[in-house]
Amino acid sequence: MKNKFRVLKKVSLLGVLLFVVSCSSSDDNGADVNPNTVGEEVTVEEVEKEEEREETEESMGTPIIGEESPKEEPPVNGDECKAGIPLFVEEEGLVIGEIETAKLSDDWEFKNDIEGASGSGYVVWKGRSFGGNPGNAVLTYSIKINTPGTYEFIWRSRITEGRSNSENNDSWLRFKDADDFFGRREQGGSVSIVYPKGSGKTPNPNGQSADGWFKIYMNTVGSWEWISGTSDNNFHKVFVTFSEAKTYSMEISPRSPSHGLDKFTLFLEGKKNIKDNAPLSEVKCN
Ligand SMILES: [Ca+2]
Repeated sequence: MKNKFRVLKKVSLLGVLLFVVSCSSSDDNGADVNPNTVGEEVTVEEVEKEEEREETEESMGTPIIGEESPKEEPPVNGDECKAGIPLFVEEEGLVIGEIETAKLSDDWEFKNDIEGASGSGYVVWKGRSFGGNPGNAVLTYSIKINTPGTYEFIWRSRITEGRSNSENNDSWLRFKDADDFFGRREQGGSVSIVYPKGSGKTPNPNGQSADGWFKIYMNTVGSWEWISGTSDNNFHKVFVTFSEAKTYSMEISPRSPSHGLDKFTLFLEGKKNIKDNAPLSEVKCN
């Protein structure tokens, strides 16, 4: 039935177009060409195009509307920056973001198999250990600072494998273009400050550190924790100074496999908010 219909349609279209061409052939402007030949060729093409259009519409189910038809894949893992560097916008002295917004490479894996991870899940390194060797498979983030100052850094992480509180419990962190990056410990009225090795500043933390990177650890088994310390056996909180209102870089690189990273925050003194319902910072995709 469809074929018969198409033949009829073809014949009627041919008729109409031949009529139009024969009328216009008396026009002086068409002197350079053979109007009959052109008329036939155009007619066949027109009919074929018409058929193609018909078939496309049948196979698609709905008509195609120009170039604006949605063709993009839905966002992976529920966030939108997988192809680039997520930029978190600081507001009122606070940044809160999901670690899994970063573009993952090498043996970084996105997972959502442990209850309680914020956002769409968490990321975890499943490759080799990078004990004294930071800077591999770097996860990169941008932080747009509107309120300059010294921010405390904490991530929400978890030991995702094993029962030891000193295994699978740390990763590397660096703010390479910040104005200062240091660990701070207050105890009994005294204050200790440490700077990463490679920063040109001393003293340095106990244990491994290199090229401006701090090893950031926690020591709790079996739960997601907002805990970030540096300097082995001498827990120093982690701080970073942003002296200007501009965009800075934050980098994470793997150290211990199976250290799950969920979320992070940067906050000025008095602005800390790590409640589960704390609103996430605005994210822009670079
Ligand atoms: Ca998360």
